[in-house]
Amino acid sequence: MFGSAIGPLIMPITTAFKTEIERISILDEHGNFDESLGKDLIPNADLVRLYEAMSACRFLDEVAFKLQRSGRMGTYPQNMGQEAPSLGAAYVLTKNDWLVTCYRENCGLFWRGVPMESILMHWMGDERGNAIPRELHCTPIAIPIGTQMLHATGLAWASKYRSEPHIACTFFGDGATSEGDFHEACNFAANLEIPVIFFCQNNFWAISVPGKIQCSAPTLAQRGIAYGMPCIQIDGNDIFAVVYAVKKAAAYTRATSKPYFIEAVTYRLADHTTADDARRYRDQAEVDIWKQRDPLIRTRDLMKKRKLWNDSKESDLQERLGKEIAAAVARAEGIAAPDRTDFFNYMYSELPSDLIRQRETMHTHSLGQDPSQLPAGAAMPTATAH
Ligand SMILES: Cc1ncc(C[n+]2csc(CCOP(=O)(O)OP(=O)(O)O)c2C)c(N)n1
Ligand SMILES: [Mg+2]
Repeated sequence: MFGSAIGPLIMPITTAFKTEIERISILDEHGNFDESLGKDLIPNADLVRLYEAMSACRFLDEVAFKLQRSGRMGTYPQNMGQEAPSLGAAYVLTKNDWLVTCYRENCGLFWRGVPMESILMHWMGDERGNAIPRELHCTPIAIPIGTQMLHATGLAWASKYRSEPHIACTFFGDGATSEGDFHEACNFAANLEIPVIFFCQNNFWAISVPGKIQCSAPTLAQRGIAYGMPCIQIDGNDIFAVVYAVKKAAAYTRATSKPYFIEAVTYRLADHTTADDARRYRDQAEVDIWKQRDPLIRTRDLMKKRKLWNDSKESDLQERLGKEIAAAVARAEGIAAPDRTDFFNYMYSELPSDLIRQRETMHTHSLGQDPSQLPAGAAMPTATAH
């Protein structure tokens, strides 16, 4: 709440504002489990399903990497190491709540029901991969850094305006918190009381830019405090901590119609994308530490401790995933090519005459041909003719 404009003129020095930010860790990489917070948070049957979902995402990541390396896919950003944040959110939120993601949230999107082939097609350059069924309440992958936070704010605002109970949860990286869009979205959501969860995946790197250049404050969570939001920091590789935080955030946001800020501390174990070579800017020793903090390993160890899992279940799972993911790749690669004229068909309600000409001739001025010189349907001249 903004301070009062009317106050005593002379005061001794007092504290204008004081706060602290909770940090939540329930299942750490050493297998320590906090019963007081973690008990009954995730039933055992769900824990197995969540582990299987993380494994599926990891498997797809490895397959997508190979597809890119063998020329069957464009650039791909691996999600490896960051499976838990979006998954925990998708697990907690209702199916009508919006998931407004960037590009490292495959796991949550799959949990919500987005087909794997949609994500594959997106990165293969087929726009039809972005045609996510409306009822899933997910927006397409956002590549421009930060834009999706404004979209989430707008979606949640619309929901509030219509008196619907749905909230939005938007994901973004540490680097995105340096974008103007982030600050505009936070400011707008906080001041207009819009029910959005701002979910930051702090993986310490924005491509090659380290977090310490990105933010001089000790946490990213405190950026939310500047806008008057409750903030929490969690171990983002701990599915229990994620579920705990999203439950808390969703309950608050739904009840108050105000935003909430979660900072999940995590790490991308792979390069930024397949177009990057992270060895050029980060130490292997750092990567090795985070490999031990892998969200899959600690979840699997806990399941084994609880006698929910064993090596034979693991190999069955890997075999099943191999088949399912091969089928998803086949669907993504097997889809019939779109009609070339689609390019022209969906922009204007009435196509301007020059574009009608282009559609008919498939020739453009920018390629050095003048469509007006060619009869419709004429063969395109070869490059050497110009
Ligand atoms: C507006 C905009 N500026 C720059 C880029 C290029 N770019 C792609 S990813 C990235 C870094 C993002 O870092 P972060 O937000 O921490 O997310 P991470 O990739 O680490 O998950 C940048 C600068 C972009 N996609 N969009
Ligand atoms: Mg980052």
